[in-house]
Amino acid sequence: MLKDFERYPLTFGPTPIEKLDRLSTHLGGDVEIYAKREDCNSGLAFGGNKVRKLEYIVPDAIACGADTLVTIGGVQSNHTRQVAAVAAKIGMKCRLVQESWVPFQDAVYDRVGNILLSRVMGAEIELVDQGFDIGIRESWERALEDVTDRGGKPYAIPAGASTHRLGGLGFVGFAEELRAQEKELDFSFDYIVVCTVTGSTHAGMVVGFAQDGRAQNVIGIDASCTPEQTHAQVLDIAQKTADLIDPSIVISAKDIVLKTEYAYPIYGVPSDETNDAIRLCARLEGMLTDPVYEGKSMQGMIDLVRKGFFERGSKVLYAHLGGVPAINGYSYIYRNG
Ligand code: 5PA
Repeated sequence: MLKDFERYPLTFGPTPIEKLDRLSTHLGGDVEIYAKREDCNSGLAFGGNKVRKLEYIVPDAIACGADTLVTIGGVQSNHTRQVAAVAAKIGMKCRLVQESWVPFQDAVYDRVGNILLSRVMGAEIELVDQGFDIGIRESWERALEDVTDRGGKPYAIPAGASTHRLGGLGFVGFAEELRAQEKELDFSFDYIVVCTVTGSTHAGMVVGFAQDGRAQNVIGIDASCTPEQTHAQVLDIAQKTADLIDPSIVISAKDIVLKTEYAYPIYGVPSDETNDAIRLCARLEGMLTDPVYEGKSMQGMIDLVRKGFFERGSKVLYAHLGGVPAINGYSYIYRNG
């Protein structure tokens, strides 16, 4: 599906699939849980889901003659950290706008984790006092102008690389990669669980899995806490990505399955149940998830297993999209484990 699109390799290759035996057994053993480890996909500053997306965006940035990647996220954004790493790797500058998306107070929130890594990698960071919004932001547009005013050539990457024209391609590639791995494994997955916020991870998967009739088996777990906007954005990205690849692929609203009951209390703040899920998975599997994204999708998956949402005997694949560095910004919550 992606042969017409140039890809700049930034990942190690197909990501490993690991069976989560102890978690499956703990949850009653009726469902087999596996994880596909996008969190281990690259040596670029701990990797994660944005690296896969950026592989299809970097060729365009290079072709445009850009010298600075400009993007946006919250203070503990994983996306901005991955863009900073990719900029370093390809020899470009990086300008990051980091907004106060998360109403969370930890003494070192803006000093540790992702933002620390981005600073060490040489990104120029501007902290902006604006709340959460997955849409196009004025602060980001101003940063793009500022780079131009200073004689640079900016390349615009929106939040999560999601509304970028090529932003959905990486996770179409995820579906293709999984199909090849399923042949080797000699079975296929019944469900794929994914955390959804800016939308192109989920959207790319929907387009990729529409090829084998599994679009609605991609179970998005909303972590934005603005689920209507997120659902609409996933649908829009999926439709645009399908048009770009193969206009015969038709995606409609019912193909976007988004579970909205796990994002509380708000974007970026973990509930007690999210923290329980983070600890459970860490203690049974040694697999770490973060309080903003993956902890919420882990909580969602565990709850759906407990509720019997997945039929007995189902094979469920948890897409682990990375994000663990942010846990450092939440040190007080985990001070006793
Ligand atoms: C993010 C996003 P999408 O934004 O593609 O829906 O992916 C959600 C997601 N898991 C899931 C992790 C670890 C993520 O980092 N992160 C954003 C960021 O700024 O880091 C784009 C919001």
